[in-house]
Amino acid sequence: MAENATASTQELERAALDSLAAAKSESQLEEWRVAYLGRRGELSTRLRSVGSLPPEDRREAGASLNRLKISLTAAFDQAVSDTSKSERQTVPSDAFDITLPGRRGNLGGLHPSEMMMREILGVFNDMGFQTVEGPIVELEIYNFDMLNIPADHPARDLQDTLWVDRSSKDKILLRTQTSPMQIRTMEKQKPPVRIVSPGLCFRHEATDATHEWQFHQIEGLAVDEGITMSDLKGTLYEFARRIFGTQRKIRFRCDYFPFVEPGVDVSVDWNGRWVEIMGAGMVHPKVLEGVGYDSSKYTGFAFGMGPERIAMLKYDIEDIRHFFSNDLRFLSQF
Ligand code: YSA
Repeated sequence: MAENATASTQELERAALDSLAAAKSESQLEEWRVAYLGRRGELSTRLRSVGSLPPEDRREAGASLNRLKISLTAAFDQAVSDTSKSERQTVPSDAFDITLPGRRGNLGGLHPSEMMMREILGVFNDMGFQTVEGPIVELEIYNFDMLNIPADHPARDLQDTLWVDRSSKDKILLRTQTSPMQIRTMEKQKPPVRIVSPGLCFRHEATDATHEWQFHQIEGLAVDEGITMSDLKGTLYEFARRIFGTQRKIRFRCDYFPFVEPGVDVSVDWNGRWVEIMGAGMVHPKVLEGVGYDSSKYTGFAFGMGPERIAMLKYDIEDIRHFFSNDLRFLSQF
């Protein structure tokens, strides 16, 4: 019985190797693999039937089938490697024209908001401001209360808020401004402070050519002994000169923000009309006291600007909604 099994294993080997030698393409090889080495192939079927042989024959039959499996697997791997080599070699030598110019890959590029932010941050970094980043999902206390905007303050209406969780004790929102980073920085750091903080902000806005519901801001804060309004104006004029050149008209006007006193808004001339690019002012003593700074010793200025608005003025983009509409005809111009 054992001799019969050995003879039939040898026959199987011969048949398998003959048919492997006849397989010339990858698809024929795959057919061969399924027929001989597959789960329902010849070898597996025979291995499964070893259990039905007389006990004295099982060991030898099982061992010789396993040896065959190893040698057929090796023969198959070799055949696959030979076939792919010869298939590669059969590509006609004139199939490629190596003198043709290559096709450029699509590398993508920086988003115009990101480009503008990097340029603005670079200007402030040169003036000694350090870049810091903070959370987009923010606590109400940082976005409003510690900026001297308590609940029910009418100034909250100017920044219609998208809430994440209003039921928790520490209410959570999508930040409406980057100003919370003033508080987070001052809580951690003693004066002197000079930071700029970029990032996304969200407001429940009725959108138009200069308002989006999602936009970026860059916050700035400088606190030290002896900082005055003229430092604020000097810094922001220098910023405007570096971004827009010396010929562009800039306007400072009184404005109200609860966390500054006095407050200003800064506008830039755009084809004969003023477009507001930022709010700014001298940090309110209450804000300084709230983070434990001595407001009789330290003063500071702060500002919050919109990089998309600045890019609109710099590159003559007529509608802010282009920035987030993901239209490549717009994005690929930068
Ligand atoms: C004021 C005083 C400070 O000491 C510090 C910061 C500020 C700015 C204040 N946090 C603020 O958010 N003021 S703001 O509502 O007037 O927005 C500032 C700038 O963000 C705007 O000038 C504009 O450039 C941009 N911005 C505001 N809402 C926007 C927007 N950009 C696009 N879409 C909107 N909906």
